[in-house]
Amino acid sequence: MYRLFSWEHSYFSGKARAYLRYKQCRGGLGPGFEDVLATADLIQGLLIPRSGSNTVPQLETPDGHWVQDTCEIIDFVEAAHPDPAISPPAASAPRQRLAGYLIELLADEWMVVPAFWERWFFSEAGHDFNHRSFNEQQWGTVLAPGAPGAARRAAGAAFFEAAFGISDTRDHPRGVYAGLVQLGVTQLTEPAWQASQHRILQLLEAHFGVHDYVLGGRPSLADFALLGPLYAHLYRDAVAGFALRTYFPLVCEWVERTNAEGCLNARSYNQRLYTLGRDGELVGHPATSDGGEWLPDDAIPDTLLPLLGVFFDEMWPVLCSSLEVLRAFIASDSHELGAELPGKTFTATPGFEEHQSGEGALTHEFELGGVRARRMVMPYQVWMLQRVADELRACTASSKGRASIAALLAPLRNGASLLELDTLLVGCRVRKQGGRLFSEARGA
Ligand SMILES: N[C@@H](CCC(=O)N[C@@H](CS)C(=O)NCC(=O)O)C(=O)O
Repeated sequence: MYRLFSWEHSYFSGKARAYLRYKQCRGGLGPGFEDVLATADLIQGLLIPRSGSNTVPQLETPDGHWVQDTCEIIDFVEAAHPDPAISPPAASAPRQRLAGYLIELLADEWMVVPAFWERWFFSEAGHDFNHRSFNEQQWGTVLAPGAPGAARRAAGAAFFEAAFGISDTRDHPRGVYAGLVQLGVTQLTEPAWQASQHRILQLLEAHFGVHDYVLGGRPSLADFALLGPLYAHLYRDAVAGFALRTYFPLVCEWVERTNAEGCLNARSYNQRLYTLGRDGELVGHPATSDGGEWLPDDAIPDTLLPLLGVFFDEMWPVLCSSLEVLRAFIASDSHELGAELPGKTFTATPGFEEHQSGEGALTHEFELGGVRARRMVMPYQVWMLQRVADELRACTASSKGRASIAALLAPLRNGASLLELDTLLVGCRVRKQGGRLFSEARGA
């Protein structure tokens, strides 16, 4: 069996778990998978020694191979079990395929910021709506898994104080609160990040009113990636979850469908929809939209285009600037070619705090919603861009594919510059080994 080491309240665990459930349910996961709670003991004794990383989720394959990172988990399992595929082929559906990888990048590394903020802002003291106790309880289930309820909650509370200084987050931000500042969330930018999240949720609510999944009636890479922000932080967490259920019911329905839990009345692959035939027999129907398939002829749903617009409007300029900053850092005396680079998403990477905080060499100015502020540069995003570059090359390999992708990107502000991605990556390519990142040796 595969073993997924995960937490229920973890952003990236939600992405990998839903993906594995889908493959398993469709008979596409060979021996199947076991979902294992990644306790502190297992992280110290197994995950870190195997991958060099303490992050969850991580996957152990039936033959003992170890995979860290949701992108690599999906790539590995897709290569081993291609049916049913979660990305359409580059040759026949280049637009749909590329859209999936762009939305994955948006979901993993941009939507993470306001989702992370929601969890920790509403855990601070002094807010009328507050889910600190809920959050202590969910963390406590990892920290003290065998303990009774009150002790689990106390373990969560003690950890929040010891690791994040939760009673003094604004004057002395530590742990996740320092991470939020490093990601560019301050009192000044909070409204802009919230507005970005609302803009995306409104687009998704409109989209899921027409299509059950991102590309039509069947899940794809973008669905599992979007479940990262949408499941643990925006659907499960109490304050954000109340707002999501109240204002975005179609998004909630999609969360349940994509996560394959609590799905609403047959709009999933877990419950059947029948009508009665002429002789009283049961006649099965797909309840999902678009005949349960991706849209034909490589069509990008009209309601999805504005989401790609958000990627190019908001995230793409920050990514382009990150490439420049990383290139300069790699070439500087602060870095030796081939040496380690920071690899984390939520906070500065231990050992790199000086570079990734304040005015450090791995920080830059960014703009969101007309507000300018500073944030850290994350080489992991460059690794994800390399993944997009690989896909882009495959999707534009034929002249037909190139024309089709160019036509998709042309109307999107900043969209056409994606075609220059390989050039933009020169001098700042990174290499991922287990859970650690390194600059590429020259000429590689
Ligand atoms: N890019 C990684 C991100 C994994 C990640 O950051 N996981 C979080 C939980 S959702 C974590 O383990 N954070 C703890 C830490 O970074 O120390 C992936 O896709 O798997």
